[in-house]
Amino acid sequence: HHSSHFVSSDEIRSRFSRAMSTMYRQEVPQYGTLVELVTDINARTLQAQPALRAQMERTGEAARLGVERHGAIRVGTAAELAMLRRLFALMGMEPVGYYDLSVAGVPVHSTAFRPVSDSALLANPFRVFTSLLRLDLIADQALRAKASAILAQRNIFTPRALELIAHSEAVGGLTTAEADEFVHEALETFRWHQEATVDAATHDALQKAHRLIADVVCFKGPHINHLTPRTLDIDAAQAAMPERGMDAKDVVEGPPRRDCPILLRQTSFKALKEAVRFTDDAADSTGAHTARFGEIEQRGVALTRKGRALYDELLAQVRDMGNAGNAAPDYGLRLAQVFEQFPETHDALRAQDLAFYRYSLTAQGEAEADVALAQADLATLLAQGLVQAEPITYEDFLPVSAAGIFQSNLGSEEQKQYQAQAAQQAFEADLGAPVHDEIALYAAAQQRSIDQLRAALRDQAA
Ligand code: OOG
Ligand code: NI
Repeated sequence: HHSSHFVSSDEIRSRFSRAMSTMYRQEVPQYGTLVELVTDINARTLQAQPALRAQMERTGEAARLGVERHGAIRVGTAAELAMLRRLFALMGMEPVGYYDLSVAGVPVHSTAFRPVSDSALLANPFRVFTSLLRLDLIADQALRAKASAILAQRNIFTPRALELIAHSEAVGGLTTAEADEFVHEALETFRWHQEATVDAATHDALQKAHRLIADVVCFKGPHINHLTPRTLDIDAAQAAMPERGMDAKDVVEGPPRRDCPILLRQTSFKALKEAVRFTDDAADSTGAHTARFGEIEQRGVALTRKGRALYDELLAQVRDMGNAGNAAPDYGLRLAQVFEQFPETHDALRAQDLAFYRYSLTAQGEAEADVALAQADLATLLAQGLVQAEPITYEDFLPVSAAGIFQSNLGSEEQKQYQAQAAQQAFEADLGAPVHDEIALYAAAQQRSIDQLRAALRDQAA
């Protein structure tokens, strides 16, 4: 093979994300309804906000908006996680960030597989939030041993998917026909299976230890549990969900509504109760399992370490104010009040080094570039209208929000306490690679834009 015969990883990711979306629409029809709702709201929002529209067109994000999705899966073993890393690598998706959810009473830790380069993110930012079950957090020894024995029996990948992964690694890529076959085979890992691999009593016992444990251990594979479109107005979408028959979660996770959105806001509709067949079910009877749901998200600017520390501090303040957490009726009010301390404009966020931006020459900047300008600092160039700053979109997740999304789908009775124990090194050993530091990725993206800008100014001045 010559490398030009290979399909790009961007193209494989786009084909895969499209195939996943088609499959999930068939599996969970309400997902289709949610995508239609978000499409309508995005069209209306872009029409009502010409500045937002212009910004999204300049940055190239308008083109990706319609295909932008994230999904989530939960796996049971280190071997499953490590193979997923290799599978996602074929699609240009790398592990970014480490999320310890044990603090929030969920016995998993996680990463997000996603593209990392500027061009790959623009082509299709498909992300999969991937959690590894922590069997060490099951207190009952016998149950823990049983869960691990069940997991050791299963193979979540098709033989052909494994062959194609090894083949691509060996020769450096896949042809277009192989890529189609790979997408088809890889999709099998994420499919829902109505047949559980255990009897009803085992499902019950695992469910009692934690509902999440049952969801991971009792099935053939890590069914995709939600697929999330990106909305430009999450409050409008949240308000419209009941009209379209969706049982929305009470509060939107993340920061409050703002004129210049930061990080990520998310809401979901509750998990569906689905019929499943346990191995000992009579031919005409079924059991039930709830796991799969729908979610929407609104993305804002990525924050620097300083900005993120301020966000975490303010969120903790809000959550400490009432012991009912975000279930309290005045939560929205408290959130809005406390976040008045977070600067409201992009100019202020930039001046205080709280958020990341991509810098480029304006038309005026291109026309007026000279030797003096090539040496001026960024603040001066911005003030003179020669340079523009576009917010860098946050491409990742938030642990407190993720915990809220998990909880809303596990039922309110599920409030287990685990000791906070981040174990990033153990996670990376299981994954077989380190995870990227997401903030370092944003800092590098900002710096690349500044380097390009400086080079352009020097070229023009010369
Ligand atoms: C993942 C929940 C986290 C998000 O968007 O924060 C998540 C799960 O339920 O498996 O998807
Ligand atoms: Ni999600």
